[in-house]
Amino acid sequence: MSSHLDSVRWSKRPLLFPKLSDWPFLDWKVSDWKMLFETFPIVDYEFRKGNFRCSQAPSWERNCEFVKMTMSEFFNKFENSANNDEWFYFDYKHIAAFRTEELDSKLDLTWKCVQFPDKTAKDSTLWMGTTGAHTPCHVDTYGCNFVTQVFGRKRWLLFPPSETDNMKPVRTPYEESSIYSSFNFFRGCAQFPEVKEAAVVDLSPGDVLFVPNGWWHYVENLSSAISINVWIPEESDDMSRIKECLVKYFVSTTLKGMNASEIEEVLNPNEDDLTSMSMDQIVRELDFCVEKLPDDVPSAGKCSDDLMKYGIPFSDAESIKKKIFVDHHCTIGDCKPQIDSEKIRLINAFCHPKVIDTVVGKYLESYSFKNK
Ligand SMILES: O=C(O)CCC(=O)C(=O)O
Ligand SMILES: [Fe+2]
Repeated sequence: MSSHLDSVRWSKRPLLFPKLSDWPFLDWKVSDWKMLFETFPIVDYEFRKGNFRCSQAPSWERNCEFVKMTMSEFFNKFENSANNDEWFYFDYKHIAAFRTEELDSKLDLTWKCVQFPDKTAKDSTLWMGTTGAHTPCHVDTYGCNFVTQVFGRKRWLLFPPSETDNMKPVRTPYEESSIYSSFNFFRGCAQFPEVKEAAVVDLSPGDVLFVPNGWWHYVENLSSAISINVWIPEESDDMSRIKECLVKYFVSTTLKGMNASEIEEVLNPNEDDLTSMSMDQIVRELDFCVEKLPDDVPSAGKCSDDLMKYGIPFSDAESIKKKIFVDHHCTIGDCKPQIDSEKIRLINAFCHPKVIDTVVGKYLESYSFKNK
């Protein structure tokens, strides 16, 4: 069945479709969510936790505490979110990893509203957090993204790929497929002097947001909130995989000369196995990705002009800053700039997206020469 939404995935700008989703659980109350998750095995789940103090360092995982609690304990905090002086985030959870029969029958969802009826809960990712829970500003290197707001309100700050240099991109903490910005946008405290344009969009239940590949995003809960997203692979992923391999190669080489505390500073906690990966392994992976590269650059589809009415308005950075600032008792001591070590600054210079673009070009040139 074709629809005017067939070509959304080709849009180069973020699009917002208010109240597009018709998932049956969109009008659930906290008590319904609580009941669903209370059926979960009584085990402790891990939650990222933070406070409301101001800091120039983003809430990267290594800057956060992790606490364990049951879903019942979490939903008690979720229910009384406005009074908490800390936030808790059950974030980036692939639903496939913790499905139960109960969850499958209740969270019976598909992405047919955006023309991906075959994508279901098992392909999707869940984010549940209390007020203030947030994800530092980053770019996802693979795919494009559809997000449905399921419960509560969530704020997305979006910056175009053309702002990449101005976002001060870093690869530490290193995480495959995420490029972070050095700026901490929490509660609007960040100074981002060179950024020229940005958009802010607040999602409510039923809203569907499309985020094209390469767009920077900072995401914060304005209330206790639940959202579900799905990443759709793209043709550009083949090239992104090669770039990710080059970054991995560089980072893992530099790790060899570091002590344990320096390594901890470089790697995101989920990337520990990079320390045991051999250079040969990474080079084999790189070769595999290069071999897979199609001979011709695939031509991208075109987004229908009718969809432009769903585009999100962009503003200059100054008005965005005013809009997102929330007075939240900055503690002067916490606001010190983050000072990175020489080694960290070197990794980030070598792994800057512009440098990697040049390296990938040179590497592919030498590769075709070798294979002539
Ligand atoms: O909702 C969030 O906290 C972050 C979501 C995100 O980064 C994404 O969907 O790519
Ligand atoms: Fe993301």
